[in-house]
Amino acid sequence: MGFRGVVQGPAKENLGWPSLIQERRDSGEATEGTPHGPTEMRPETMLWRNLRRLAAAAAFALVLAACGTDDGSTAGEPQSGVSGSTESAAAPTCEPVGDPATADRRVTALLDEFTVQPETSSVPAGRIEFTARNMGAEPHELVIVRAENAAALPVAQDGSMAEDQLRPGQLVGEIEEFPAGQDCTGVFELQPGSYVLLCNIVETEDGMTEAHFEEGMFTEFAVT
Ligand SMILES: [Cu+2]
Repeated sequence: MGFRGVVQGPAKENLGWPSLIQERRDSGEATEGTPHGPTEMRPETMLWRNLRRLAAAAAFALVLAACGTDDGSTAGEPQSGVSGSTESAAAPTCEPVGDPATADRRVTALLDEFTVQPETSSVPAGRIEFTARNMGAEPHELVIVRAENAAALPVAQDGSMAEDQLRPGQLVGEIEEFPAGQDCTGVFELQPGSYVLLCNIVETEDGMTEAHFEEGMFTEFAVT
């Protein structure tokens, strides 16, 4: 923590463009300890190699851009649509939805087998940050739909809520499946009305299906 350390630090840790050039020159030649060299002449082969790298990087960026546009709902929009929600081989991870800094108020909702328990059953309208707290032994999710109650929701063959039969706009959003023992958050804009909070995971094991919704994993929630 001495004075010298502070002075030396920034000069060596500079990760800017000049230091990259310096690094490559060092690996090619044996000229150590001569900084500030972006204006020095370099062998043409070195220059050519750098140009090729730039070209490759540009091509890669184009490929990424193309991939990102071919189906309108790629990264960054977890709020659009409810995923399959069936059991999956890969372990689920929490993917927070929205920006907590924009929330008007916060509500914690406890998830368990097979219950959804928000700390309050009613909140004023606005941007609500839900903290879903998985108290259970299995992964769960928190889906928010507009409905008078659970009985008013369409049910699929497997006992889950039939997401494809919801009216447009009825599905507000969801915090997707995340592991037991964890918290996961999502910010959703809620207009005044009646809502149902539920988990729509369907597990299949040994030919048996278990829909968390059918098991009673839902609750009514009012926005005033
Ligand atoms: Cu669940």
